[in-house]
Amino acid sequence: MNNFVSGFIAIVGRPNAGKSTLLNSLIQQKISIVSPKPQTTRDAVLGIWTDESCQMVFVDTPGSIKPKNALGDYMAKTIERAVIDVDCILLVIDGHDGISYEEMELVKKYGTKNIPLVVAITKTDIAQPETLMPELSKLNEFDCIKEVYSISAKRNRNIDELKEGLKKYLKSSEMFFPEEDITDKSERYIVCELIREKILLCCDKEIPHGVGIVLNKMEYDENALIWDIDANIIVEKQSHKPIILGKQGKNIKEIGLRARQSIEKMLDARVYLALWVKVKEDWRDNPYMLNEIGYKDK
Ligand SMILES: Nc1nc2c(ncn2[C@@H]2O[C@H](COP(=O)(O)OP(=O)(O)O)[C@@H](O)[C@H]2O)c(=O)[nH]1
Ligand SMILES: [Mg+2]
Repeated sequence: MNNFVSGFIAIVGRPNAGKSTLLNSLIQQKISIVSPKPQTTRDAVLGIWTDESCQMVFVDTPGSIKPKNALGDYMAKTIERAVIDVDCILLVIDGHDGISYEEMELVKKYGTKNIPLVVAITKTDIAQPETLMPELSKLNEFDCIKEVYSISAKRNRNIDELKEGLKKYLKSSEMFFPEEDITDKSERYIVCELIREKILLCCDKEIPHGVGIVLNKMEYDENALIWDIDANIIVEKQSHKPIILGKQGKNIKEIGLRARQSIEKMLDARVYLALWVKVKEDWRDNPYMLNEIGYKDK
């Protein structure tokens, strides 16, 4: 193939900026989970876009936070690793929230890495143009920023333009992944993530941050044409169990229903989903449990 380019692009930014939504929109598939709560993404998730002229490998990262436990440490290390050896850094800023000191610090941090820095101002669908313009002008003082795109990942606004713009930072090279791949994560991993996403959406406060998912079974029944999935929801405190379950199991039923629908959409098949709540105290500080839940140090 002539002039075929490929490379890695790290997606960074504050928690809740809209990084995972943007990743899904860039590759036109849902592979990274999204919620209104910070710290939704725990692991680096690769999203791969391949067409006749290029292969872009996007690395979605957890938002920058100060680690409070072993899982937090793991998330912080994941971001540091993700920005080594990439061809471009894409800093996502919530345009609806405005550009504060924290965003400026991130620009400075990523602008000095000798890697081209591109900024995407997202959520423009809910930002007021008259407040957005003066905010954007704050970025003018930074020479390290190659380009700024105003986008909406939710409404798919300017996504193709952004993708086209990012192409120029890729290098002439062969594909890194087979062209049919859209992520480095397995279906099993995404199933766990979709369950966790529904817990983030159906439970308040700190509960979801202490939740981990372990798949006990995921098998396709060739006769019944249905996926049989059985998973444990691990919580870190006994008191969290009744909250996940809800009155007369109402909450877990809702989590199960929503998770099943999302999993069916991803697998494009019918799904039977059974969920169990188990208590494992302080699993977020237990290397063995972190490993079992899939947060393996590479
Ligand atoms: N209106 C609007 N909301 C968005 C957009 N992108 C993300 N969001 C919302 O912002 C919240 C955080 O998104 P997420 O992708 O999980 O952010 P992350 O923590 O940076 O990965 C979710 O509630 C999303 O639905 C957008 O373009 N427009
Ligand atoms: Mg995320």
